[in-house]
Amino acid sequence: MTRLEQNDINEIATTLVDYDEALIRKTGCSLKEIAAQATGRRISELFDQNPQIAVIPMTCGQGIIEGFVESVASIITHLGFKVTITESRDTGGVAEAVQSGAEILFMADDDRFVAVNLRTGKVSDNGDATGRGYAVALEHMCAGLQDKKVLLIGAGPVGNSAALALAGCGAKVSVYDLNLSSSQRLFRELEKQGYTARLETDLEAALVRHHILLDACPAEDVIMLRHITTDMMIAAPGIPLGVQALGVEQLSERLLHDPLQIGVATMILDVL
Ligand code: 2YG
Repeated sequence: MTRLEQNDINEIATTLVDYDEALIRKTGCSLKEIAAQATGRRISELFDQNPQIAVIPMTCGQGIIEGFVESVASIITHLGFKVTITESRDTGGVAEAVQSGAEILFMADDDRFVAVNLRTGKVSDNGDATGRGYAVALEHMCAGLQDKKVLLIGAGPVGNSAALALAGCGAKVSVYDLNLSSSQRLFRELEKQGYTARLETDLEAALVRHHILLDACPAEDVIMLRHITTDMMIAAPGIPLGVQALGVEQLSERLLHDPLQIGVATMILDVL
């Protein structure tokens, strides 16, 4: 599980308008539209509600990440919802949020980042939400994924969620993970759900054979300039970004990567 650093997120709150414009250029959809599709719910149904939302700083484990709760709150505000950050942290923060009438709580320790709806009991996990959000975005980047080969790199929580969502869009999903048992487990799950999948054990060969990638692995320099072709499309939720810097320039608008935006937007719409 990747742990964000302050410099991964310190620009989020002040660049959300530009971020959304870039997202529309890349996918044809706004952050709100991507997240709504990832939750399978209609926008009209989602945005006529006005729940009280609280974000709670958690000091456990490796503690507070400077700017984390503020970044989460800014994404929720950008989507048009009212949100507060609790004064207190941890248990005190939960008590403060509940006593102030908050219906939806966001909080993250080192292992889980969740949104919970106290009224309905709905819970959204960041890894699962991020995978679904990025799969929807990649489908738009490629103008549909029906019968197209997609290479999923990284069979962790984000990759598992993304793979199932990609298969659900009709993609022929190939799965690679450094850890063979992880990719085998995801491959078997896809097969069990009736999808045709492919298990990749050689990343170099897989990168030559696939031009649509979803990089959900927490490693740098996995996708190098030499792998990048003129028709390559990459959605990369993995942190740090797996595409080599020279490749980022080459890809330009054919690369989608953000540290929190798509995941948080999908989480809030998941639990509304
Ligand atoms: O409240 C705080 O400031 C800290 N307890 C937040 C800690 C978050 C740790 N988790 C991560 O950095 C990532 N798993 C968050 C999601 C990354 C994007 N998929």
